[in-house]
Amino acid sequence: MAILNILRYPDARLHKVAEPVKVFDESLKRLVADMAETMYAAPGIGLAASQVDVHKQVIVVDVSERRDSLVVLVNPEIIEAIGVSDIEEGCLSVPGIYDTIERAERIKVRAFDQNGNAFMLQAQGLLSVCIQHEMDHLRGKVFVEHLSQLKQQRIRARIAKQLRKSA
Ligand code: K1U
Ligand code: ZN
Repeated sequence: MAILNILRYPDARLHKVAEPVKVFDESLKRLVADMAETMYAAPGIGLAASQVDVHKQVIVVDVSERRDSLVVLVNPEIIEAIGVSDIEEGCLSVPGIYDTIERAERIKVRAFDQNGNAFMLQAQGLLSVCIQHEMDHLRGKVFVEHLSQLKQQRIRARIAKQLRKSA
């Protein structure tokens, strides 16, 4: 297994749209294992393949306190979305920035695991918000891009300042 490099906003590669997985082979299993290791090491509660510059529809999520409940979603599709949730979000690609986005409170997701088995998942609360956040990454959207232009300008200015400091 390996810890992968996580792209940082505003890297243009975060805007690529991920392709559906067509072949469930050993390289997919390796990608999932590497993504899980990267997410746990970060630490984070989710990671999309787009964030590690692999533009395939693959997500890993673990919102459990014990960090022992990994959920792998390949080619995920939301087939039902109910209610409104406003849980604060963070992003491993935009470290240090937290904000609230309006998301569905409960979702029903159809997906495949890394072995190609189809399954259905009902999610609510943090799991629901995290899956929606990761699915945005697969569409090339970073959570800060839901915020107002003013907030986005401030975030970009803050990141530019941090980069100047660390140079
Ligand atoms: O996609 C990502 O960048 C991962 C992101 C997922 C996420 C967090 C919160 C709401 C929605 C989606 C993170 O994991 S940020 C880090 C984080 O939230 C966390 C880290 C350690 C312990 C608990 C939370
Ligand atoms: Zn993110």
